[in-house]
Amino acid sequence: MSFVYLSIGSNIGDRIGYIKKALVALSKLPKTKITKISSLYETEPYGRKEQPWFVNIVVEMFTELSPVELFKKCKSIEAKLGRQVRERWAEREIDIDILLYDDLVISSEGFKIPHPDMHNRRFVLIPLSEIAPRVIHPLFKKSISELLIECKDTAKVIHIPEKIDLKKTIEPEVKEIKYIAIEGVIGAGKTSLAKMLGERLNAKVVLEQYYENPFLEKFYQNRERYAFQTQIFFLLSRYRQQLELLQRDLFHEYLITDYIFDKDKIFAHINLKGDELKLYEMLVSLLEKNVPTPDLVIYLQSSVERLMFNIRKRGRPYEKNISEDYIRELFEAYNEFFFNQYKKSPVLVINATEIDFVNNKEDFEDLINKILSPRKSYFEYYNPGKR
Ligand code: PH2
Ligand code: MG
Ligand code: MG
Repeated sequence: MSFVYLSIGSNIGDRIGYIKKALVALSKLPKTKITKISSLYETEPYGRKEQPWFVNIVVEMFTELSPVELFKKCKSIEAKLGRQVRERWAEREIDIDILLYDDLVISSEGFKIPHPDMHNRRFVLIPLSEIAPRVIHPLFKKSISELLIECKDTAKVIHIPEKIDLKKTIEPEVKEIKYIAIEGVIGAGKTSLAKMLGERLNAKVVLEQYYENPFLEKFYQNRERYAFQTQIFFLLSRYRQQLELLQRDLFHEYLITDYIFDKDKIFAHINLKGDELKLYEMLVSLLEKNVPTPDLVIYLQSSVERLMFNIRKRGRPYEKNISEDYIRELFEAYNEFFFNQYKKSPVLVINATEIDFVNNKEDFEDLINKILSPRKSYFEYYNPGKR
C-alpha cells in the first residue's frame, strides 16, 4: 500500500462539477481509497496567464496500484470526463496529476514523480499543506509547509468557503456505520461492551481515560468543592482524545468508543451552576464544533440498583465513595438527555438491566444483529415494554 497525493484542476465549464466527477471516479478505482480531500480553491492561472481561473484541490489516497497504473487510470478518467485534446498549457475541463507517490523518485521521459513543478506552484502547495503539511518532498528533503514558505509564485489562490462538502460526493448513498459510541451511566458496562464489540467487528477501540483525572477521587468525597476542576479536566482531556479520533484508521472499518463527547454536558449540568456553568458552556460551544459525530450511539440503560451492584462488584478504588443518590441523579439526567435532547446521531437504547451480554452468548448475538441491521431500526427500542 502506498500513499499518493494528486492535484486536480479545472478551468472550463462546470469546474466544481468536473472536480466532483473526478473524485467519484477516483474513489471507484480498484485497490484504492481516498483518505483526505483538501478544500476547494479558486486559483489564478499559473504559467500561461490568458485563460480562465481554475478551481483546484489536492487529494490523498491509499493505493495498491503502481505509479504507472495509477497514471494511466488518471488519464483515462480525464478522457472519460470529456477532456478535449488541446496544446500544452491550454485550458482544460479536468486535469489530474500525480504529485507524490510515497517517497518514490521516478524520472523517465514524460513521466516524473514527484511532479517536477509542484514546489513552484501555490495552487498545489496551499491545498497540499492543508492536508499534508509535514509530508517530506523526497528530492528537496523539505516539508510541504517549508516549500510553501519558500515558494516564489505570486499567482492568487483563494480558499472557497466550505459550503460544498466534497466528502459527501464520494460517500455511498446509504452510509454504512463506521463510528459507534457506547454510553450509559457509570457501571452500565460501556467499556466491556466496547471491547467485546470491538473484537467481534475488528474495530479500532478507543476507551475513555478515566483514571487519569487527578480530581476525581476528591470529587466523589466533596462534589461541590471539586466539581469545576473535575469537569474542566474531563472536558479538555475528552476533547483532546476526540481530535485524535479524527485520524481515521484505514485498517479498521469500525471505530468504537465507550463514551460520547456530549456526556460531559450531562455531568456539567448536574455538578455546576451559575457562573461556573456559563463559563463551562462557553468553552464547550467553542470545542464541540471540531468533534466527530458518531454514526450510532448505543445507550446502555440500567436500573439504579443494577448500576450500584456493578460499581461495587468491580471495586475501582476511586469509585468507592460514589453515592446511590448521585447514580440516581445521573440515571435521570441520562434518560432526559437521550430521550429528549440528543439529536445528533441515532440512538439505540438497550435495556441492560435484564440482559447479560458479557456472560450470555445469545444476548450478545442479539445485540450485534441489532447494531448491524438497517438504520431505521436504531430508533426502535431493543427491548420494548421494559423501559
Ligand atoms: N494547471 C496547469 C497550469 N496552470 N494554474 C492553476 N491555477 N491551476 C492549475 O491547475 C494549473 C495552472 C497545468 O496543468
Ligand atoms: Mg497539470
Ligand atoms: Mg496533467
